[in-house]
Amino acid sequence: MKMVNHKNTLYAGIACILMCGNLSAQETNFDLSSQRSEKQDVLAVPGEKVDHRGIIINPTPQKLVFNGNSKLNISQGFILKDKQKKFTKDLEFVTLNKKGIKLSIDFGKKVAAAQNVKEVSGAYALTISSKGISIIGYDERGAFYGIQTLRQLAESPATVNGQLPYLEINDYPDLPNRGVVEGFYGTPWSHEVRMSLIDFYGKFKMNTYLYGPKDDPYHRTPNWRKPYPAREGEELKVLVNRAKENNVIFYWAIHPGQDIRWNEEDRSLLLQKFESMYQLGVRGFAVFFDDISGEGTKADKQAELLNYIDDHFVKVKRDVAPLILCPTEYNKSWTDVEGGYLTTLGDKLNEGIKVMWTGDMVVATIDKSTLDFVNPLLKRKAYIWWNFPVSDYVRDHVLLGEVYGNGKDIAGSISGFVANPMEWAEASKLAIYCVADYTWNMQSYDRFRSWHRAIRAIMPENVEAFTVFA
Ligand code: BEU
Repeated sequence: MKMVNHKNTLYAGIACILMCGNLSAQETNFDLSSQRSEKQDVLAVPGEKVDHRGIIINPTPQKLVFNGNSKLNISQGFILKDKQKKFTKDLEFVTLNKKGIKLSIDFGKKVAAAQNVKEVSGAYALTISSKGISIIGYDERGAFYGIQTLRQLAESPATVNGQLPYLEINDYPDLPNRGVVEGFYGTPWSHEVRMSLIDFYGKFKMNTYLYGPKDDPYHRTPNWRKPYPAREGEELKVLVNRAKENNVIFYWAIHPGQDIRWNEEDRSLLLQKFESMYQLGVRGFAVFFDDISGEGTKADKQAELLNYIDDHFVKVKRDVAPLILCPTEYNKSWTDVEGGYLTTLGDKLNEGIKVMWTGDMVVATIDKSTLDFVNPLLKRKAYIWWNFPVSDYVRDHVLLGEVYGNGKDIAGSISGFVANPMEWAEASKLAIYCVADYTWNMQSYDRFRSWHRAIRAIMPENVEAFTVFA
């Protein structure tokens, strides 16, 4: 295995702060006055100031316009017009009443076009006026996201007593694929916490969960060739269903590289494993070749295998999401320029296959120059595997800091962005909330605002204490 570069400045900074934090000022007798003149080079954040009049919506909507100062009183409940009868289970937070305010929900290209809803999955328009509330999604996911926004509006501190301001929201994601890769070393997350996190992704409009915990033996060597035992299989099935309810694509990743033999037998065992996951309901697949050595690292063999899976499984099934590959040389510091490993992948891989990338190093922030380097080699837009807040290389730390450092101008240069979290799932929600915000609306992203909102959303009953701790 290649060495992880631990000299990343971002983490060195956090590590130092946390280690110093172990000792109180009295214990060290440390003179804190010098810190008052400390300076940090933080890039000025472009973008407009957002005034949402105390309304908290995460991720930050692309466009929100208040119509005067009038308000709609929703305290008597709603009469529901769920045009395609899809959303009853998502509306447990509203009171239904035949004499209530009209709440109309619909989706589809035609109705969406009439409301100027952007033609991307997840886009929606939400209007609050004297006529009631209307939610129109570009697709089912878009209408579901409109409902998540309504829930947050109804729960915002500024809308106490059921008074919702007249407004128009026109919203859509900057990136088509946003979410989490459970890809760390250490104890994999429990079933219960995965369920809670899948709800969390749906609530904050993330649409991707890549399942690939390094210490699941059925994901990796030694057992990647075998189907899951019945109980684990059942649990995965339940997770997949929960993901569907939240409009999240559950990707199951296999990690065969450490002992794969490039022959017919292993190829067919791999496809059989994918088939067994398909039977459990999985409709997204990935192959990870990170952190391996030997035969498995060969780019031409990896490309051949991936194309085979694409041609004989993904395209045949027709209801499976595009295949994702995590390459062996997954960051700039480990790769050659033109003509090497990445060039082979870029040249040989089928067009639709996504390729993951962690940046200039294993743990790195992503900017335009990162992508100017890798995209021409891959001949496609990189799919970012972001190694934050993962803490498997600093196990005595809990990474609760802000999400910052990634460019705000990279939406057009990447095909997806997933964060690799900590083994500590609940604590990881802080960063995941902020990643949801960043990947939906990059230009309006504000690291401080997002972080404070995250704290309030995750621990509303103890905001002050959690802020101090984080
Ligand atoms: C984070 O420490 C981390 C780094 C890598 N060695 C592994 N693979 C990728 O980042 C692609 C990852 O599994 C691990 O969590």
